[in-house]
Amino acid sequence: PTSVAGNVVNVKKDLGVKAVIKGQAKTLDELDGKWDEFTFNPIRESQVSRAMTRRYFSDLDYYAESDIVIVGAGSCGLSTAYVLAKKRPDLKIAIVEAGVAPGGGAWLGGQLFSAMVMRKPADLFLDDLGVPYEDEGDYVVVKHAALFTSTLLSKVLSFPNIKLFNATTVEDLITRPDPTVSSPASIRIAGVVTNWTLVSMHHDDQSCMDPNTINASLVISTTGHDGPFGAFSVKRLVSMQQLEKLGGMRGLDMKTAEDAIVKGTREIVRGLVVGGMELSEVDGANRMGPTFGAMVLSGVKAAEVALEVIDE
Ligand code: AHZ
Repeated sequence: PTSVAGNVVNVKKDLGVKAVIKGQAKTLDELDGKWDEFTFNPIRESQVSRAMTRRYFSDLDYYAESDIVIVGAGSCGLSTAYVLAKKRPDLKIAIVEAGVAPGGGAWLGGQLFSAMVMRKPADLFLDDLGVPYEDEGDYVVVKHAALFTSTLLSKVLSFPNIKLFNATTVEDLITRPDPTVSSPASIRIAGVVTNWTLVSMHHDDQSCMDPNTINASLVISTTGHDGPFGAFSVKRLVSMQQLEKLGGMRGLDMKTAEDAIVKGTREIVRGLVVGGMELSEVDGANRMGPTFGAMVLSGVKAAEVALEVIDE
């Protein structure tokens, strides 16, 4: 910190205090009509690098021991994070999202259409979040899925006890023998193994690029249904012989699928709660297509289950 502060002073000396004063207006309106004399405050490139990297590495250090890791920042993972952080500001929550852009499949309602449909009672979640909608009786419609996802993201990212590590993939799960079960093969999940997503995508053509880790009391996996990245944790449970096989997601049936996902949201093995469409792969549940009520209420239930496990 001393050397960083020292550099700030040097930069100001190099560029002159005048420039600092010129760049400052008290309100945005005060900039109006003053573009000829306008200038930004001074900067040196290293300040930008340090401003980013110091915070990132301090976050990596701080969240290396987390209370809860949420894998996947789609509609279910973000809903889980929102409820957990709001209820429990004392918990340290890391979200690991493989994509550069968090939000999963919730930027559009279905196909390439804008509106997002949620069946009641998921409107209660929208009320809590402050997202407006049209009431159509048994269901509500948000005018653009991006309004839902951006509002949820902005709330989640504002909580001081949440860190989102995006462009980062969970490549494996940390395991420990489960002391509560007599079978030596039984394990509990004790955290996640991570790597930059771009590195994860190149394990086939580069020699060993070892990962990083986050220890956690509980992992909540919401990685969506099977696909290039989806259903990650439950597929790993099969290869670790903790689940015999996956049920495999079934065809579309909106009416039954949503209830099944919310009701089925649970701790699958000790230390691992699964929610959202990842669960359909475990239970052989139907998909629901473009209706998102089950994703947010599965998130609400995942948060409730997580707190029961954490407070045990
Ligand atoms: O990038 C993935 C996405 O943002 C992320 N993810 C997947 N594997 C990961 C890994 N490490 C880190 N190994 C990973 N991140 O998980 C997120 C999943 O979001 P999603 O929107 O795909 O899943 P969801 O369960 O939150 O929502 C599902 C929405 C669907 S699918 C569907 C249907 O097919 O019928 N209907 C609905 C409502």
